[in-house]
Amino acid sequence: MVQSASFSLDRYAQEARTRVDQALDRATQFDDGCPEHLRESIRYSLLAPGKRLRPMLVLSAAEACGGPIEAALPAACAVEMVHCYSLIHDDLPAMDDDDLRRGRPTCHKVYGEATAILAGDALLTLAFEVLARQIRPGAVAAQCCAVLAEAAGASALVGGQADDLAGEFAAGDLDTLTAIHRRKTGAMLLSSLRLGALVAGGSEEQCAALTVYGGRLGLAFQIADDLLDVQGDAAAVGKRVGKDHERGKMTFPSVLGVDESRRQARQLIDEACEALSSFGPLAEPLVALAHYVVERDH
Ligand code: GRG
Repeated sequence: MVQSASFSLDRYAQEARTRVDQALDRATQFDDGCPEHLRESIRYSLLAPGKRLRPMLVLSAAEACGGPIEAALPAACAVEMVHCYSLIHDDLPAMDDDDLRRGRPTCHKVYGEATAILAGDALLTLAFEVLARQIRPGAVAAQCCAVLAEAAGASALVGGQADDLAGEFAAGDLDTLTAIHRRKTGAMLLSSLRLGALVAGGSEEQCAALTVYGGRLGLAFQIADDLLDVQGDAAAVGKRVGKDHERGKMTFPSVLGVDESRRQARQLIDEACEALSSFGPLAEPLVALAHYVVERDH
């Protein structure tokens, strides 16, 4: 896949972030009935400086399929809402018990555990309201709801998290590790691409290519995340590092070593980008995002 010298991921990401953040801001005004403490907690976590990788995947998949960014914005917001709910709940004492997220104290540290649980609940629900109300036609909205529900549900995000928690201290093999991350991390990344293709009316061939890209990207993302836990700088990463090692958790670097993990991540990204060859220049943002995923420092 050839990248044009004129494409700038920084500029693309900046513009996408601005549009997504404005839409997230609008979607969380809650004029009626939402207690102020809950509203603040939701906005504190959702509008915090995350990378917005999943929304960018929605927008760039839609663009790759020839659709306008505007029509993809509700889906971009919905995936970020589900992602943010999962982070809030993952940080709770009953799960990963973290104090720092996106460079700030975690939601439950600031607003208390009960409010953090409710903020996550509200974000998960809001994601589906946004899809149902804002995606047109209604049949596409229904498909989007099904795709996101599957990725967020018991056989994907929630199931992967459950297995991860259950096996945290148990030794396992690479297949087990990969199967956990395919559900816990990969499914939401893949659903972002599928949503982008759906709202843009992408063809079956385009969806199939994006599925190959998303599968490779998801695994590479998780390997990079594990590497950041070993080698990253907490200030840049915005959360505690070294945690996996402290807890004796099985990770890609603990099984494969750092160098081999990095090599495999880069190979996965090459394969991901090859799958996009039929899109031509329209896939430039997806190609650039894939490289960013493994080279990032946070
Ligand atoms: C609570 C159902 C439930 C699931 C939690 C998100 C998650 C599952 C766990 C978080 C722990 C973790 C390190 C997961 C794997 C990678 C991941 C999802 C990292 C966070 O995503 P980023 O790096 O975060 O895109 P930002 O903050 O940039 O959006």
